[in-house]
Amino acid sequence: MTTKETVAYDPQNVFARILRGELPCNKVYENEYVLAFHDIAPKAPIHVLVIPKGAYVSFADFSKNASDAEITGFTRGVGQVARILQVDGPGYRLLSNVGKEGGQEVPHFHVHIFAGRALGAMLP
Ligand code: IU
Repeated sequence: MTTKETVAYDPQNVFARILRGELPCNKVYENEYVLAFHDIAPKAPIHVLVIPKGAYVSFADFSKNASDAEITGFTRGVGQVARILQVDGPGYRLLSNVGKEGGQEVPHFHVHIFAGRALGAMLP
């Protein structure tokens, strides 16, 4: 028996609208694979979101359905944003909330970059 795990992508979600230019964002970086922008409600002195340009609901969807080029492009894009933010030296935290119990609010895959202060062992 196979189980259908796919969650439908909502093209009206706020990050899809930002990608289409329908809503503004405070952009940090953009290339063919990623868009990075400052979180509207920052939880740290530096709080940036990195999103893929493709329509993926979550890390679960992205890791399963994105092409190798998209996965590589996204991963390198996150690293590039960290370098632009100059947080490589002092350090930073990457976080991706997945689904309801993971606390995901916006259903377009994104990685949070937190930095700018000692973040401590904030787990979970
Ligand atoms: P989450 O991982 O889906 O829970 O995080 C969504 C983040 O998107 C959260 O930190 C919000 O502050 C942020 N955000 C935003 O930057 N701009 C928006 O218009 C909306 C949410 I809605």
